[in-house]
Parts: sequence; C-alpha cells; structure tokens
Amino acid sequence: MSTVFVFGHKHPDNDAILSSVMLSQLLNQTNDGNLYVPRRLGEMPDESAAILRSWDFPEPELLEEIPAAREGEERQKVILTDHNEEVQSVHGLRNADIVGVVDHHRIANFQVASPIFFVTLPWGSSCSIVRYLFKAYGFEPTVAQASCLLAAMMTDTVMLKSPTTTDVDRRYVREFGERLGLDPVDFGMNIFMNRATGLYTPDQMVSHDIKAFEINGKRVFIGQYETVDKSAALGKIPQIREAMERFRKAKNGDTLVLCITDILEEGSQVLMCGDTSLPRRGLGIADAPEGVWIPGVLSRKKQVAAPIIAASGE
Ligand SMILES: [Mn+2]
Repeated sequence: MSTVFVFGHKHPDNDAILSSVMLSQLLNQTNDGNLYVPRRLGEMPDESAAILRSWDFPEPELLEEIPAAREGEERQKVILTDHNEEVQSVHGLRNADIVGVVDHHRIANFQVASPIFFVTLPWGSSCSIVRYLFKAYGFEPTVAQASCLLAAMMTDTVMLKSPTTTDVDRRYVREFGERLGLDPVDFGMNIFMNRATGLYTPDQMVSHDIKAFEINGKRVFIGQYETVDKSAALGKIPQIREAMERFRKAKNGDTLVLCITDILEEGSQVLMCGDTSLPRRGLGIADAPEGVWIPGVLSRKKQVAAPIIAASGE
C-alpha cells in the first residue's frame, strides 16, 4: 500500500482544489489498496474553503515540496490534477513518481517511464473529467460530492460562458442541477460571491491566479484576476503595473501578462510587462499603458495562452 498525494497546480483555483479532493475521494472508494490524500500547492481560494467547510470536508494540507527519497525509502507517488507541466507543479516533482494525471490543459514536456493513469480531455473543467471517472468506476457522487464538482464546473467555465465549455460540461451541469434541485447559474454566482477578490491589493490581483509557461526558452507568466466589477481594478492601473513588474522580477520572468476579467461584462482588460513582443503578436494588441479591453476573452487557456504560444512558432 502506498500513500499517493493528489494535487492541482500552484496558485490553486477552485478547479485545482476540488478536482484533487474529489478525485482522492473517488479513488479511495475504489479500495485499490492505496491511500489517496489531497494536497494543495498554495493558498486556499476563498470559494473552495467555503464549499468544503459547508460539507464538513477537511481542507487539503499545503505541500511545500517533495524531498528526495532517502535510501531504502519508496519515492513519493503523486497524481496531478488540473495541470501536467512541471513549471506549474510542486517543487521537487522529479523526486516523485507520477502515477496519474487528470487534466484539461495542453500537454507539454511530459514523459514517464511506466504506464500511468493519464486522463486528459479538452472539457471545460477538470471536475467534469472527475465526474466522468465517477461514472467509469461505477460510483454515483453523493449530494456533497455533486455540489463540490458542480461548484468547480461553474467557476472554471465562468458559468458555462467560457469558450472552453463543451456539450459534456453542459450536460453534467444540467444533471447535477436537477439532482440537487437548484439553478446552476444561481449556484455558481453564489460560489463567485464567496471570493474576497473585491478587496484584493494589486499584488494579490497579480499573484492570486498566475501560471508560468516556458515558451521558446522564455518564462512567460499569465495571470488572471476575475471580478464581477472591473472598475475598481481599473482605478488602480499604475499600482497594478508596479505589482506586475515586482512579481516578474522576483520570479525571473521574461514576460508577464495580466488579464483583468470581468465575468459579468464578459471580457478582459489585458496588461503586459517585460518583453511584450510575444503577447503583442499573439493577441494582436498594443502594450497600452492602461491595458487593452478585449471583449469576449474569458479563458486564459484558449484565448490568451494558446495564441501567445502559437505566435512563438511563427
Ligand atoms: Mn481547470
């Protein structure tokens, strides 16, 4: 029997946390002889803390790093959810044996020596894939599990409005809504309202949900600050720009792009700093001091990261 740590990416969002908690619960239900223990690689998002607390599920503990195994000791086994890239994962990932991945992002620089559990599907949330795995293993989620899965499906798809949303996500959301007797959009808005993000400092706006990408040997950070009222953030653009530079320099980034995404107005104000050639080309916008409003941009992955990565190959 092994203890397997299950965790989402650094700077966890609701999908990263809930996919790791729900996948651990499911795999423990299968009684395969291992013990699956969820962990987190950063601060708990407010909305994840709130929903776990409401169902009396414990918060996953923080995992700082995976140390090298001592002689005679087994290497730590891990399952990655909601990510697969080393730069987005735990310090010391190379000291671990990756035994599984459940993800809905691009696959980059991924190689393992033995066959593993590797489930990636281009759906709207990792929790939709976990929902699918419940079906595959023959378990019906409990009411508590269904509500956690639904919470992450709604936040990760921005209430099903993100272009990453698929018919599968829509069907699972509808089924859970009927099962739980609630309107998924009302439910999702309540989840968003648990965020203290309205009170964020510029540093928190930059660092709270940011991902690193290695693109042509450059380290590109893409952050997303989701809000239901962008005007507060837009009033602090100079301070936000300073916070972006501070973060980029502290983390040795070449480029930093920040999307201030207004989920009600359905678009993002995009700011950039450092070497801005890639994002300027990828997004087809200028590096304007106050940023550029791009209507319809809700998905960092599809509408921001993907075109920037594509521009690097041109
Ligand atoms: Mn996700």
